[in-house]
Amino acid sequence: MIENFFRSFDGPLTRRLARAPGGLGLGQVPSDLVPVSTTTTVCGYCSTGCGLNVHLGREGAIDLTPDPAYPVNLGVACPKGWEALSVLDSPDRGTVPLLRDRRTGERREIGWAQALGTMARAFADLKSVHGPESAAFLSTGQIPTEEMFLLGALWKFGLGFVHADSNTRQCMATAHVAYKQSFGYDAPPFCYEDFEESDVLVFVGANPCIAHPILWERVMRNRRSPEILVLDPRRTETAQSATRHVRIAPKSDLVLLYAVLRNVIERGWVDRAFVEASTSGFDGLRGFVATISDESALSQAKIPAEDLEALVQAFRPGRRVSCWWTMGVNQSHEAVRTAQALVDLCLVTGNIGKPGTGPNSITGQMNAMGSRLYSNTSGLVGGRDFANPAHRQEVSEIMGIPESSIPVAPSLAYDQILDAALEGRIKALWVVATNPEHTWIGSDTFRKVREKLDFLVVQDMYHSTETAEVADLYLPAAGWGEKEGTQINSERRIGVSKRVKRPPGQALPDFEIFRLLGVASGCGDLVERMSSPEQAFHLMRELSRGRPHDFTGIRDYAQIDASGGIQWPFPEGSITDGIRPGAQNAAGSRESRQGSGRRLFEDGRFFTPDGKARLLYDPPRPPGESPDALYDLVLTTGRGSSSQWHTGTRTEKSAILQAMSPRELFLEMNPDDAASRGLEPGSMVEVASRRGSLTARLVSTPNMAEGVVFLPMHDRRVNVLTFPSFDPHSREPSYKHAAVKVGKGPTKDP
Ligand SMILES: Nc1nc2c(c(=O)[nH]1)N[C@H]1C(S)=C(S)[C@@H](COP(=O)(O)OP(=O)(O)OC[C@H]3O[C@@H](n4cnc5c(=O)[nH]c(N)nc54)[C@H](O)[C@@H]3O)O[C@H]1N2
Ligand SMILES: Nc1nc2c(c(=O)[nH]1)N[C@H]1C(S)=C(S)[C@@H](COP(=O)(O)OP(=O)(O)OC[C@H]3O[C@@H](n4cnc5c(=O)[nH]c(N)nc54)[C@H](O)[C@@H]3O)O[C@H]1N2
Ligand code: SF4
Ligand SMILES: [Mo]
Repeated sequence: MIENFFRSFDGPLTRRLARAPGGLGLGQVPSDLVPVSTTTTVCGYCSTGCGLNVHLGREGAIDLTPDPAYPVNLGVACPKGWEALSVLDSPDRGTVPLLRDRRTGERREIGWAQALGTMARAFADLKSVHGPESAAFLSTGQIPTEEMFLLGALWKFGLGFVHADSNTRQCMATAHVAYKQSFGYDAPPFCYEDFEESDVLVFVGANPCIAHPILWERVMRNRRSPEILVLDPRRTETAQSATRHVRIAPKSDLVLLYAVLRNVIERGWVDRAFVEASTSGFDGLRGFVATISDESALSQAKIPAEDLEALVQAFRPGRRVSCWWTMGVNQSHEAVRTAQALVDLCLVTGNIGKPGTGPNSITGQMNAMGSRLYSNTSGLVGGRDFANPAHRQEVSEIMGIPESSIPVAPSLAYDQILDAALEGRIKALWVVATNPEHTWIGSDTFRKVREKLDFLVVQDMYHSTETAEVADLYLPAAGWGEKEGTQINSERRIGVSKRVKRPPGQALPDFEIFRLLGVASGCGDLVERMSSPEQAFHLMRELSRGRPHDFTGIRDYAQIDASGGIQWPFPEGSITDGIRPGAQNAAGSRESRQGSGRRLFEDGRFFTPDGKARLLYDPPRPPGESPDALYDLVLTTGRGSSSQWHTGTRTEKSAILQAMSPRELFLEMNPDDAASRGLEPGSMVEVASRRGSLTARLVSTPNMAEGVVFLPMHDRRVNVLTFPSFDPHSREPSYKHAAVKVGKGPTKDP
């Protein structure tokens, strides 16, 4: 099978290159660097999902440029996209599986057959001795949907384990649960044209200038002179570009949004007809927000009354208002209700299903949307529920698997899996395309988990990640650009990512690794039904039939590619032409037409049993850990720059991205806070929480409110400080609120 994979790599691409015209008149350029053809693909970092043109030479990809015809990015890309190819060549790419010798502790190279045999035996033994709850996988929103789907199906329907989660829990679980409760389905309603069509844009806990720069480009294309309000405790690049920065105290969003709702209702700015026809729970909501006074909201949010008034005025009738949120909302102890306060505001004012409106969650990783629908972790494949017998029957019929092989209960959530591992109930973990040793919240939980585990498998592009380095077994994976599959962006657009380069050494696409493990584990029947990513896609398509995300109208990858991506829903019989920009027109040519992305809920019908959206709310609560006399500051964390990606495993491999990133960890602090502690701007300071400490370079800046400090998440030490608390509905970690103190650091730089 492995040999077949390599042969297939040398097949179609090589043939295409052989047909392509050579001799481009580039003089002395070595022939392997002369582009002979160009193909399209979609970026593998963030959920914006930009289209890229990859220029191919005889050995594969040489270079890339943003795709001017792709309806998402319209010819631009951020630094990570431009540099996407260069991070694939690096000395710490895994080229061969590594097994740790129990006696010496050294890692040694082994072949794939031994690696997968070892893994299959270890999992089979565990299951037979300790049962189906004794192992779990932790995967990712950063691989194609087909790979997530195959992994989840193999793990639960084939190997027969129950527990699995992914880094999507750290990121999008809140939006998933909020939409599901409110709309009856995890269905982000917007398209990117809404950035251009709004009269008012409200960004809450979102810093798109850094985290989604190409979406900010879309905001800049708005011709309606929009009002832009940014709610963020920091004066971020986005806040600086807004018409108003509401510098709220961390985690005061919920009380503030309820006060806005009360004012909007009191002033009669409710869309009565819409509320009556399309929502449930309005009287309860009105009664509840009546108890939230302006005074309590203003004192908790620590903002002037004019900021509250501006927020209320944003929703006055006759204007198109869109609300956009990301991690400042999702990562909170009361995250789901905060997201739903934005949903409530849009519903009550009728700002949904129309151009320039919507309570809109921007996704994080490039395929967190795919993982929400198909990873088979917290929900059953295809946006279904494990607990629903009708759903289990559908999946059993479509996939041709016995119903008894489908678990009846959802998996434990990420934090519960780690707790179970600490208690010794979960004895093995399989970590795929995520780096929890760096990114999991609070203290050194993952390190303690590692010590308890009998068996840790890590499957990553690089053998050098913090988590791969402590694995018992390391599996070298091909990365973006070295394999194919589809991914779903923030506006529900399915895009195709192509194989444009050969993976290093014996590294294999995750899809092939899952298939090989399936064969080694006696699940050949299951994986044979998914012999290629495109075949898995066809099965996913069948699983979408009749669901809100129905994409049965998609024939194949080629159609998606030629259409410039296809947004779900796209049921059988949908026509591509004229619906979306970039569609294949009647003459068969690909052209970019803007302004025709599709949004949901135009008919005011939702996916709940009564077709009405639910207005949901709860009283605000204090965060899990607040400042006190000893730890007197709030620490918030997030993205530091547009050229750094999470734990840096990829972005640190590009010299260009490195040159654009800060060289050391910096702490942002208000100048008065620095002065009152006698701290010199630019000096090294010590930041400590009850869980640990670190040293960082002090950036004294009025962009920070007094009492709040910020650290970018890209340094491993930062999550030693964060406080492990979780939203009760989504179990998403609250990365953005911990109590710390800051003092003078070592006099000499470390
Ligand atoms: N360059 C780059 N881009 C990325 C990523 C990356 O690592 N690097 N990661 C991608 C991923 S996976 C994600 S999830 C997104 C994240 O994208 P964002 O959510 O935009 O990024 P963050 O910096 O995590 O958080 C956004 C803002 O929330 C603010 N915030 C903190 N606490 C609160 C609060 O209580 N209330 C409010 N209103 N705001 C608060 C922070 O100050 C911060 O400015 O970015 C994606 N894009
Ligand atoms: N303090 C703090 N912590 C945070 C956050 C925060 O705001 N503050 N944000 C959280 C959020 S939103 C997120 S999304 C997480 C992200 O957390 P992680 O997922 O842990 O971070 P990444 O660095 O993206 O790790 C992805 C890993 O996958 C590998 N990889 C990339 N592509 C492939 C592939 O195709 N196959 C395989 N097998 N491996 C691949 C990369 O080399 C890398 O090691 O961090 C969370 N942690
Ligand atoms: S904005 Fe996101 S999808 Fe677009 S090029 Fe940058 S990282 Fe890639
Ligand atoms: Mo994320």
